[in-house]
Amino acid sequence: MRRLLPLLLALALTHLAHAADSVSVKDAWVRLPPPGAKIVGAYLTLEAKQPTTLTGAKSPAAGSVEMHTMSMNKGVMQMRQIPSIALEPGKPVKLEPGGLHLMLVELKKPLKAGDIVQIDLHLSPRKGKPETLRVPAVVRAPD
Ligand SMILES: [Cu+2]
Repeated sequence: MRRLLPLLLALALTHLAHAADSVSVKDAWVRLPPPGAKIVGAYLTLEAKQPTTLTGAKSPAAGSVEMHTMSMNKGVMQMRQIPSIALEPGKPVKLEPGGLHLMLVELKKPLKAGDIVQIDLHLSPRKGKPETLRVPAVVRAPD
């Protein structure tokens, strides 16, 4: 139980919704990277309270964070970097494996299951000031 408790706390933490004025976020997680990997996908669900643009992200755990889409091109899955993601109220946007996702690039140290990675989302609401939402994402293997 001693060993399990931090993990349970981490899971409870990441299932909570984290909210800024413009957007709330839930179910944030980072794929457990293979040993030595310097780049890894991160996933979460965004729910806008007003029309908002996700203009970028950063993390203290990585050199940079990119926004990617995945699509099939001549039978090959390809990732493409995109500059922003538009969010509308009532239309939650799920960043998930095989689709839209965040990519942590140049990981600063190895990640293990149960670690919490902070991801800062840069949000630009149509009305109001740009804001940054810090989201804790738990490191785990995909379901
Ligand atoms: Cu990617």
